[in-house]
Amino acid sequence: MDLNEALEKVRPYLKQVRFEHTKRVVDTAVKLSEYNDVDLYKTEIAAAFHDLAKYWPRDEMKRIILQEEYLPKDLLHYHHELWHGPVGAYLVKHKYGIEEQDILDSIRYHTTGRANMGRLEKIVFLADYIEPGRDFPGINEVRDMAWNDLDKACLMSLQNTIQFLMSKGATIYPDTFQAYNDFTQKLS
Ligand code: DGI
Ligand code: FE
Ligand code: FE
Ligand code: FE
Repeated sequence: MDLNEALEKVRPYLKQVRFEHTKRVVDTAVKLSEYNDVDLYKTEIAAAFHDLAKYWPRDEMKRIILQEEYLPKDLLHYHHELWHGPVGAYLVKHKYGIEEQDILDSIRYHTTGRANMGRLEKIVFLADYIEPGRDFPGINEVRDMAWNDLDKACLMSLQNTIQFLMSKGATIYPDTFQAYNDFTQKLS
């Protein structure tokens, strides 16, 4: 499968704005991968599919999470916004036959992050956060840092997201804290 095929496969499942976001994530992720000498094919496929399940029916996402023994059931106690990464990874594997574990993990963990992220995971996670259509407080500092230090840029985005979620009184999934702790320890 090449990039255009992947984009044509996801397009019907996304609203137009979400599809435009996806293309910007692909462009951003490709630039980061070129800069960091990461496999471009894997980057394109992972970025193109990262939000595949964004609008998947909620009952079907729940069914997949319950049925797949490797997917943690505690996801169901957290906001349904956290389900589209793990479910997207499942769908990409089973609908489209993508087998590369680092592609699947980049999709699975693109919302929360996790401890010990691989380089492709970091790139998809960051590209999703910094693509040019995004506007969060502090985003330009993260955009600049992405070209200096991937780990530091991931940590900054996690700090911003955790602060944002706490300010709203939202729950925070443990993988997000574990990602934060992991990058903090690695960078100290
Ligand atoms: O799918 P996108 O909008 O492109 O981006 P995303 O997959 O990073 O989802 C972002 C949303 O997920 C945003 O509304 C914040 C939320 N989020 C991220 N981490 C957590 C979280 N929500 C909760 N409750 N807990 C988290 O750890
Ligand atoms: Fe997403
Ligand atoms: Fe994100
Ligand atoms: Fe996204």
